[in-house]
Amino acid sequence: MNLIRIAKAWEISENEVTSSTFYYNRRRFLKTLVGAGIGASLIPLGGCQKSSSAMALEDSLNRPKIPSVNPNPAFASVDRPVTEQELAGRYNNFYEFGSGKNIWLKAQKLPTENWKVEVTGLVKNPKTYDLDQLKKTFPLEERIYRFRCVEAWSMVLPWIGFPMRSLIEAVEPTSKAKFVRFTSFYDPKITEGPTLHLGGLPWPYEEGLRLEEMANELAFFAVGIYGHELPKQHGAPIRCVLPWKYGFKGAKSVVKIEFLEQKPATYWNTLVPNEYDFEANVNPTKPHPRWSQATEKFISKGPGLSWELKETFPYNGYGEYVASLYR
Ligand SMILES: Nc1nc2c(c(=O)[nH]1)N[C@H]1C(S)=C(S)[C@@H](COP(=O)(O)O)O[C@H]1N2
Ligand SMILES: [Mo]
Repeated sequence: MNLIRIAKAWEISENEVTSSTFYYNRRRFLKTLVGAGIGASLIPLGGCQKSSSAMALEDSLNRPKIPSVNPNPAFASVDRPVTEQELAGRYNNFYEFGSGKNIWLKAQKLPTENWKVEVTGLVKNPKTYDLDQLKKTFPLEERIYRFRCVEAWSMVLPWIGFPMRSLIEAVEPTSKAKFVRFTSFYDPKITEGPTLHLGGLPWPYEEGLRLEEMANELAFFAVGIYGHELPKQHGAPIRCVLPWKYGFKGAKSVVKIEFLEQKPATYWNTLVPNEYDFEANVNPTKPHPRWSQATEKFISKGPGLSWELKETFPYNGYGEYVASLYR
């Protein structure tokens, strides 16, 4: 059995994508793991484990089908093909389960039964929804969206869900509400990413928007992808999708939605303020301090993870919907 994890060329090394402080901490974290003799748990793929891994991956993606969902004709296709399901399902960011890209197996620990989403704060109708209520209250549709990570890789993903605007209409924010905060599931006993060992990370993962951004036609809650309920690695059972912004704005596994008067603090912005701003709109002319954002590595076809270099568009190609929000 091959226990050495060989870095694949397509894996963007973590020091390229996170700040040097964070990288330093991560190295300390890895040392702790190796010291504790549990380094082997970092190696889900490779050697003779491969076929069972491939089966486990298939299992993780094979969530119940979501029946009779209408494609929204305004978002039925984009200028490039939809990324293969298996590629999208094994190349993820979900730091609660680790700081690498292949956290799909570890994310299977996420407990999604009896999930509740609390909608609270400056609203006339605060309400705690369970998943069935959400799916019954808000008609589901399919939308094919471009997806652009701040690390400069991209995909095209077929989400199933409902517009955030529908939730706004149901809970009726008061005139004081100016912002919204999304909070992800967090339990240090279950989420084994750089949590206990690193300390000081601003868990839980939180993200936010201005209320007008949330009310935009594009802002979407996803409960499914590729015709199925969301796999855990994609942020089951409900996550945010904001296609004109960098991927980190889309909090996964949302448990709380709060309407606020003040701009909320957010995870990456708190951790590295000069690299990840609150707005985080996709902008090819504004480089990240450590790399260009002018192009992207578009991941679409297997086998193996390879990419095509593509031009990055302002607002990720969604300017006609959102540019007016930023004038
Ligand atoms: N709770 C939580 N949400 C998160 C993240 C995370 O680490 N934790 N990563 C973000 C980042 S950086 C990206 S690119 C996307 C990745 O979504 P995907 O793995 O479904 O493609 O999720 C975003 N949402
Ligand atoms: Mo990202």
